Amino acid sequence: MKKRALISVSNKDNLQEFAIGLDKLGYEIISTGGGTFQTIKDAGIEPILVEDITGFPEIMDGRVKTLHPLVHGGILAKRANEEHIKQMEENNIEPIDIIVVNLYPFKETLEKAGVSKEEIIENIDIGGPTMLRAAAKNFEDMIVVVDPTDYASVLEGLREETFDFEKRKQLAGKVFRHTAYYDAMIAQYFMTETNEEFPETYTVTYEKVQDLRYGENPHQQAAFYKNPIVKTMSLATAKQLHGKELSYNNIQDANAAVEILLEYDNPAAVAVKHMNPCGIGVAETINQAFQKAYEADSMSIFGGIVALNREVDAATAEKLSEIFLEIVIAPSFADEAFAILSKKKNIRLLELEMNEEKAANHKLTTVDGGVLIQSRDNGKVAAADLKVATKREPTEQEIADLLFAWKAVKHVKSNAIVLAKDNQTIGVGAGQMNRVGSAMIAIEQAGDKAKGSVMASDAYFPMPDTVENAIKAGVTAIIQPGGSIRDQDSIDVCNEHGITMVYTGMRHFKH
Ligand code: 93A
Repeated sequence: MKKRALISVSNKDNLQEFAIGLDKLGYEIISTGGGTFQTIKDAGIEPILVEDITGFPEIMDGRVKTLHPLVHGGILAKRANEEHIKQMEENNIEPIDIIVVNLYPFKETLEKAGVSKEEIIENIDIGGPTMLRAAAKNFEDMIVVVDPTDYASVLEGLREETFDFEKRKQLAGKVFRHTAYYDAMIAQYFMTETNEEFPETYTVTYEKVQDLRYGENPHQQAAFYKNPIVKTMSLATAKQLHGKELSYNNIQDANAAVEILLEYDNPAAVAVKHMNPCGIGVAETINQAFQKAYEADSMSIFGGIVALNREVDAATAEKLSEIFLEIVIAPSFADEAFAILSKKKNIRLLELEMNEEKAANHKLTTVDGGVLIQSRDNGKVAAADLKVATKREPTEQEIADLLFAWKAVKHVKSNAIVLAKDNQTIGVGAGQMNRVGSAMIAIEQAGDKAKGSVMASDAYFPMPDTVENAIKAGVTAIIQPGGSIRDQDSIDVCNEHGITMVYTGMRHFKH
């Protein structure tokens, strides 16, 4: 009896060559009745229609084409099982040896402009995954092909009779991965439609953007994956205009830089090193903003990543080009600016539209054996939310500086302290295991500039030591969440020295 291959595909790439190859190898080809049939026929091969095998027509606009025991029995029967063989004979089921299926284009349909909900639902393939999963389950007796780029190697394996257990298992594994990916996209679509925030099971899938040369360190392997259907603002969709491939650390740092910029509406620039901002500047023009970010810490910016929330103009590009930078990322680059910066071989230039509404609202972090998922920290504080804890009220200028510093400290690794003045960070203390340690770093970095500056702390002060040091350095106003049982100790120190402390009532730990 002739061996049989059932083909039912939406993506017709390489299909004709494959069908011709199978035909030459003596396979009888069975196909579904739409595009698959016509494409194979156009290659000069006469396929048998599924409905001629089942004796049952395609019904319900194609919703039921292949869902039939004469199809699934032919796929699932174990050839070495006498009972199965007997049942095949009793029920006139003939074995199918190869299943070639790729699915309705669910993702592409979602992406279509103006697509209706009905069309999206119709593009949930049912019969295709059913055949794929059945064939993959029975991989010992079957060859199952889901990816058109595998056709050539499958033909070669058939010709050379090298289709061993391992190769079949590999193709089956690929199928289960693909159907899981496909269903995960559908699940995510429903999750968004039904606004389910943290369901019992959390289904998400990622597709590869690129392999990376290495991970955080050269002895680690890494790749970049993106969510295929949730269109959040992402480095995966940033447009790289110039420079070599992004590295693992570049992607993390650039992501952190963009997150910081989302805090500021006016022209803003940030320089990031190892996920922490080393300088943030906000001003009337992007050129001035960058100047501030640079002067905030002209040493640490070396080898850093600079992100800007306005188009980079020629004057700013000139300044940027004077420093060694890994990446400059902005919504756009003026032609002249691009010409200036692209002269530098090693700089990477990225365009990304920065829009907080498009930021991912869930953040995932891995721990061994699982993930932690939390909503994005989009906590914001305005002047009206501030509660003055001290006798002295903040001045207008101090309020502006305090709010600027509060936005910055949110993005610094805890324990985090930021000193700021005139829309510019002047000292950043990150990631120390005690708060006063971070404060000492920020104060030392600020030096003389600390006089008349403000200080932000990402969490409350368990002791008055941080406040004492800030006052010694010349800080005149402090912003912090408040809420320590020892709050009064810090307030007393402020009152003694006539400085201001305000509470936000909101903490911003970042790990
Ligand atoms: O609507 S379905 O879920 N019902 C089915 O029984 C079925 N069988 C195959 N879709 C079904 N398919 C899919 O049809 C295949 O997965 C493939 O994507 C497509 C090929 O259809 P045609 O050859 O008619 O263009």
